[in-house]
Amino acid sequence: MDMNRRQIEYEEAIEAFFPGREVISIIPHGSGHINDTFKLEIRQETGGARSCFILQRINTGVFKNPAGIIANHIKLQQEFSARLEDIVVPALLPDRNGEYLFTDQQGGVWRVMEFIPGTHSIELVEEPWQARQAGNAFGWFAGRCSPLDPAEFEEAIPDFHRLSFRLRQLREAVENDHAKRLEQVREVVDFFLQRAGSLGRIEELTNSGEIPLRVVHNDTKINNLLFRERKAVAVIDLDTVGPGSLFYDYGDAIRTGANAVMEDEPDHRKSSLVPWAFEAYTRAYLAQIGSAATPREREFFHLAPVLMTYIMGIRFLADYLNGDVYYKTAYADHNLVRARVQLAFIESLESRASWMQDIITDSLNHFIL
Ligand code: ADP
Ligand code: GN1
Ligand code: MG
Repeated sequence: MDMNRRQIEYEEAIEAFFPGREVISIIPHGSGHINDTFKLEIRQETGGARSCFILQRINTGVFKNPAGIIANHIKLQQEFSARLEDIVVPALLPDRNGEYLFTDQQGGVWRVMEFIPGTHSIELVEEPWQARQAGNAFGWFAGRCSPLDPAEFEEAIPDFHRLSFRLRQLREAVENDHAKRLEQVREVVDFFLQRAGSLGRIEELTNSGEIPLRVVHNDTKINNLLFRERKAVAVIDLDTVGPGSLFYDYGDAIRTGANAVMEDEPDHRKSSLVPWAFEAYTRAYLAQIGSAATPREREFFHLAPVLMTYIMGIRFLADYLNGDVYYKTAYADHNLVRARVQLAFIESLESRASWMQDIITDSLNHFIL
């Protein structure tokens, strides 16, 4: 979806959350693929101080039950705010009726969050401290979520990281060839379908209960962290928080935080595993969650990066074949470029498999069960 094609009417939402307040500025913010995000600056009272907020229009095509994601966010917010910590999750703000969701006359669904000041997100890890900080922050998040009961959280998108579901979607997209793009991407489709059989292990282990269902983030892309100076200080984009596996969070963070290039690098041949970023992230992440991981989880962490890169690759490819109906795209082949980067990253991960496994084992060996 091209954001420019849609006129975004936010006045009504601003009035609902900040009745009568002066709007100093409102500008699109960040580079998420799903929601419409704005940084909003408000003057609290005439001549008074300025405050910034994040205003978001939730993508209800993707999140069919926005009330569910708000309920999850509030649960987390309450749980986390009980402690004073140096990493936070942003708090939601109620509108003039005390509601956390506002629906405008066009059916747009909006929410407001506190703006975490003086921070920025990164799209690419370029220095070891960034990988270390990212691992520490997502590991902190996993640790804080470990006492929570996944049954008490809504599944924001059913079967979100279920491989068999994503493969079915790809196969349907191939069959329908809705956008008539299949011919030009046959070899990419073949690459992904050839690997379909070998990656089902994590789903089997999750289905059988051998790998525990936990409350996890489910979207640990590196730009879903906020950094202040040299520290990761907030975990954001909580829409998908809910039942899942630690492997999803670990794998997706490696996919985006230990790749030499961005997810949509036009020259996909540049996509490869950055060993120092992998090692720094892995050691920091596992240092946070090490003792909470079960023996069975410890055995299979090494499969997570390929699995998650594979899942994202087939999602981008299916969206390309479907005519770009899910992710925001900036140009015609954007989703294909993304899928090719995932393909190249999988090849790179496969070539470093035993080295990665050694780092994981060594990191986990610091924790005696
Ligand atoms: P999407 O689901 O579309 O990815 P996000 O919730 O990740 O939306 O927000 C998009 C971007 O907006 C983030 O990558 C980040 O740069 C910025 N952002 C989101 N929430 C905040 C916040 N509370 N404070 C500061 N920046 C934020
Ligand atoms: C989306 O919302 P954002 O941009 O952080 C997507 C993730 C993908 C990611 C790929 C709800 O994340 O699952 O990994 O794009 N989120 C949803 O960049 O589909
Ligand atoms: Mg995001």
